[in-house]
Amino acid sequence: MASSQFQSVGAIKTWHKSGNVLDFDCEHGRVRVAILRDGIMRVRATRARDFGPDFSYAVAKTKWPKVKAAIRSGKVVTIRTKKLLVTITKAPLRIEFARADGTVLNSDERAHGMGWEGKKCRSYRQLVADEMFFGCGEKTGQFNKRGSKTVFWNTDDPNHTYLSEAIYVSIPFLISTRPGAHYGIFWDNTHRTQFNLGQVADEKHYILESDAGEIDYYFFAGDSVREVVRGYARLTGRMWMPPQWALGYQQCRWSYMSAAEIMDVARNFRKRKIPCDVIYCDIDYMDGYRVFTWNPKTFPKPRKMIQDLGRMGFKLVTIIDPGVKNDNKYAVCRDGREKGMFLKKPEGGWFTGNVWPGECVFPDFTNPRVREWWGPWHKKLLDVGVAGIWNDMNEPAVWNHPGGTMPLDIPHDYDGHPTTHERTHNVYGFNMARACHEGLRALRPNQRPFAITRSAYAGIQRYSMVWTGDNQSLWEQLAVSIPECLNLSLSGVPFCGSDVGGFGGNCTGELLARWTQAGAFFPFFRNHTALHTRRQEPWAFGRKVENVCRRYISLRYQLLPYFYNLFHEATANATPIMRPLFWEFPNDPHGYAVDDQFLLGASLLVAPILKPGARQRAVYLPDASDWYDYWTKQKHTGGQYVTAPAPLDTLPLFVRAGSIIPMTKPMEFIGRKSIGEIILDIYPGTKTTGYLYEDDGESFDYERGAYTLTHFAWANGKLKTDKQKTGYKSAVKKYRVRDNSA
Ligand code: MIG
Repeated sequence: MASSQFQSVGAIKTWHKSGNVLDFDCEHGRVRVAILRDGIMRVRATRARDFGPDFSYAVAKTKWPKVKAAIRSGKVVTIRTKKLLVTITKAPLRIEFARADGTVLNSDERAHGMGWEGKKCRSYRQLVADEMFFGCGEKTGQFNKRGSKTVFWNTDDPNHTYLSEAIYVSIPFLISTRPGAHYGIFWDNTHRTQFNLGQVADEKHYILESDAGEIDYYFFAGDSVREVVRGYARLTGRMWMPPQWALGYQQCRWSYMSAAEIMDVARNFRKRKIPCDVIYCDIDYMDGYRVFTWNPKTFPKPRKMIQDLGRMGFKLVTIIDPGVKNDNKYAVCRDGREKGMFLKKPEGGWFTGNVWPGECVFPDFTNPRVREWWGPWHKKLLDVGVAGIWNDMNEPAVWNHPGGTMPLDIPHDYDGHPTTHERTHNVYGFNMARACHEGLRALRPNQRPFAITRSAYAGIQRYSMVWTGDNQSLWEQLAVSIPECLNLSLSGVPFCGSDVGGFGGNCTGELLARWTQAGAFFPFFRNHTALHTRRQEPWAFGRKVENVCRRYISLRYQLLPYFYNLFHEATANATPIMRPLFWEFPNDPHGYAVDDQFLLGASLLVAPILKPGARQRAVYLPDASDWYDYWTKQKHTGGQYVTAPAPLDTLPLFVRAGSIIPMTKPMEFIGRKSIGEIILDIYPGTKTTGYLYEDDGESFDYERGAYTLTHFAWANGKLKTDKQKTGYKSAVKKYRVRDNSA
């Protein structure tokens, strides 16, 4: 694979250390290894005389307390911490990462190591026989990425398939796992990047490369995938608690064309007693697609509409695109031009491109001054009562330029490191979402923002949740949403989900029923569909499908206390909300191959129906636990496949023995009313425990300790409760116990 022009970094000429940073001056470049934590190392390499400024959008933590490390030099240089033994050979320089006990995790490939080819930088790494790959952010291909090639270049592709190498999000974070050895590599380069994860003839190496820039990667060692993911979250940051209503069911369509239509949809939900918290305004609410405006004819009184919705228990979320109509009579455009907020062409003059409003100018979101200017425009929407912002088209999509985005030579600020779109493309959407988040926080300091984004880069969890863009109303796309969201969840973004029912194409009743059943267990639960497609609201396909949708949307609300626990875990420890089987059962080898089931938290095993006409399916029950069928309460032993019945109104669902699931009575929306009674759904095992997290659901007071954690244990038919944290005055007056072992 290595072409003759590839130039490896070569042999070490001299080296020195200062503190926990080792600098190697090599034949063809410089290498710097920094010890950040016992299990986290950073490696940088450049061909230039010196490293560029140390700046990254992804990285949230730049200061690390000094770690105890033994650094020795002899024939090789070694670094020893409590978790890692790093061995650096001198001629040529190659780096090997081993666990403290000597087990090799990963190393530079002997023949090539890291180096350059033209402007590209590249790392050839050793691949071992039983190694599996996960992570890599939002990707539609196979669950285990071994043997695949994937590209990080944010792309708006409404026709994307299982084979698409690049879609909307770039998170170049790779997780490797094999029995007894786990590591992660975060390749922090915002240029177009490609991971070739073993699509090579010898199958003994894999290749990480970027089109330009420095090599800059972080190596995470861990005793488990959990520890690797936590290390990554330490570096790139964790999500905030969203407003609690964002856990509810959400209804969207491109577009509800008028306030009257929105109100009609809202009334239908209440009339039909289908729970729902959020309705969306897609692009047609705007005046000629001008962001931060309303169409005066079709949405004449947005404040009144939102008040009416509020009285019925609904929130409204509006879409915002980055393209600003190039129209000097329009305030956002005029103000932005006056203040120099938009991107310019290299030769001067505004850069313009076509999107929905026609000819547009585009804010340079990589400029902090521009982000501070963009944020306050949201006031116009918040003032009339809008509850959250949906950031779309921020790859950015630009229709009239090659590649569907802006030309690569457009200059950007990159937070004071002037560069071109080549380097900023993958962080354009990230910085739009960030401007939105920071704007919302500045406008309502103690209210949790709700921001959605389509495009993103590593670290996006600090600013926004991610939805997976334009899928299609196809069974195969329902199926792919599981591995896609599992890998995204493992990549630091626990709050994610796909358009329920599918966006492009026409849904069918059966597909909507099955997709709503599955979607009810995804962190983000929103039904959405494209312009000109068939109606896709839960009632669009007749009584039978409507009943199925109602049943599962309602179950979602009954599980709200359990879901909220999981959001708390995600906020506290970067723990995925939907989890692959191997997250909970790493010693069960079969779980690594299962991509058509997932765990919701530690206790619920969800096995969606992914085929038309299917009325039963095989479900793999992980080993080391017994499982209860949620519907029949029948108990099965783990480590086997069972056949689960699945008539149209049944989604196979299993509960891990030993779980206490906090639930609540059915409700129509989350709203402000606190929950007075918690149902503890008990599935006895050898040890039976559960817990409940509570806070006010809307402010940041939980950050200052205003939350309550109550632990439950069940033994001999008796419940023990233990209040571990009591910072929030719980509204719960009563626990109602439901013992399912009977
Ligand atoms: O060019 O706003 O992914 O959810 O409905 C299409 C219209 C633009 C793409 C989004 C989709 C949204 C649509 N948008």
